Amino acid sequence: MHSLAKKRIAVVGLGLSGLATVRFLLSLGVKPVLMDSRSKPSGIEHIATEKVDGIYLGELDANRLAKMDMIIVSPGLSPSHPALRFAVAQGVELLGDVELFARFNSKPVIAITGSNGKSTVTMLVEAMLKSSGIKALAAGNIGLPVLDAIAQTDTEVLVLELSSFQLDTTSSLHSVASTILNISADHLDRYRDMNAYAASKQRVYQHTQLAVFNLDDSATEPQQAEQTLGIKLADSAYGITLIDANRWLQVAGEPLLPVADMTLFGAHNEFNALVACALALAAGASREGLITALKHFVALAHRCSLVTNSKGIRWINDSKATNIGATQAAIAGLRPAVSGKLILIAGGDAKGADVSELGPVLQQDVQQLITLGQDGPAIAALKQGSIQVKTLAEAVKVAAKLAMPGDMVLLSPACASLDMFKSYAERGEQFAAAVKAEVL
Ligand code: UMA
Ligand code: ADP
Repeated sequence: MHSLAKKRIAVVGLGLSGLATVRFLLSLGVKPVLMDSRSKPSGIEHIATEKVDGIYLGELDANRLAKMDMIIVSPGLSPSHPALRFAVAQGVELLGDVELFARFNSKPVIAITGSNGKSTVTMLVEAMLKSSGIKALAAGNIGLPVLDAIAQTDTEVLVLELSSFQLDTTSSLHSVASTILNISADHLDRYRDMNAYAASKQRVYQHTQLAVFNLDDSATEPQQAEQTLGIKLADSAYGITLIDANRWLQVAGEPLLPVADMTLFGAHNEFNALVACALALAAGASREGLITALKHFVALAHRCSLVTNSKGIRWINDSKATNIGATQAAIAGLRPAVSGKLILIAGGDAKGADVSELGPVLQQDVQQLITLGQDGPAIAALKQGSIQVKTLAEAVKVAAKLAMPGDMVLLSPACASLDMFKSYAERGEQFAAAVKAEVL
């Protein structure tokens, strides 16, 4: 009999991960109590009410929660919610869907976290393993809930993108290899400070056989791990090497392929590629598999994607840059390829971050700044001559007036989208549509 039998279990949060948790528990014969602090959570219509032990919507009832043995909380809800804290203080066990997954999973896991680059590295590792003939599946923060992934029986390796929210409620995840790619300010509306946020990320190394970290970012260095591998572009084992004046990716001390043959571009993506190689090799990938994946990888949407090159002006959608570190990396990666002006569209919900960190890159590399959204004014104040607008369509119109051949217009907001849009994807789609309407 499994360890959940006869336990009173509440699933709190009925989004993607909550619904997957409910399906998983039902498959084990467990009838959970369901709760969500919203009065109309998006997934409610997918639940067969007769199969569960009650659905309670609206403000979380601390007394009801305190009567449970276990609470499985969704990542979007903070464990420090007063009702959850009250239940924990009464001795109720609190965990997330990734912890539940870890307790039931028997397959090798690669675990990936960091403030930026998680999805790119997750998809690259999955592609590298697949090109090596290994049945890999990407899951977690990338979109497929881990408890849905566990049900896919023909998978050989699980490649998990993990957010700090997921790691906060995870303690027994074992991995063959794991990484923190970088740590820069993000989600400071939920964490006390940067140290608390970094400590959450460090949990990924708790039970890992190989911790891959960023030698240029000391906060990623493992405080505990069996074996470690530090990576930076300037290093010799994993790094960039020159062969006949061409830059090559060097992997495990041997040249792998010319950087120019990769579909991804920018220094941050060279780093992402090296980390992905180290992780995939640890899970059994072949060097040929790495090369094939790097040559054919299709960059994910909304991450420095070209919307159009019209009249010598390139319009780039980097809507997924939802924090300062991502926008800094996008500008550093793209600026060398721009002969004219870089026109940046930024702003949105900065999630409590200190936006003044953007100051230096705005001064050095951005010629025209256009801002929008809740924290737009604070960003606009960092650069003289910046233009504040109310909508993304207006931002595109203003940019189209100012842009000349050789210029690049980059949407890289350094902020979450939720003050104006449903998601970063909707923001990116609206940008692309506005650009097409304006210039095509
Ligand atoms: N919510 C409530 N009350 C509740 C439960 C949730 O108001 O009782 C709100 C949350 O505050 C949030 C929204 O509902 O605004 C969704 O939260 P959720 O925990 O139900 O989210 P899921 O639909 O289960 O999706 C989660 C991840 N979302 C979050 O962590 C917020 C998804 O990552 C992930 O793809 C999915 O699980 C599958 O594993 C998305 C994300 O935005 C991409 N992640 C953040 C990020 O990348 O920055 C961490
Ligand atoms: P995440 O899943 O962590 O949000 P993505 O792979 O979706 O990361 O990339 C989001 C944005 O972060 C990209 O548009 C890019 O601007 C930036 N980025 C990607 N990789 C890195 C990196 N290694 N360091 C810093 N920024 C990065």
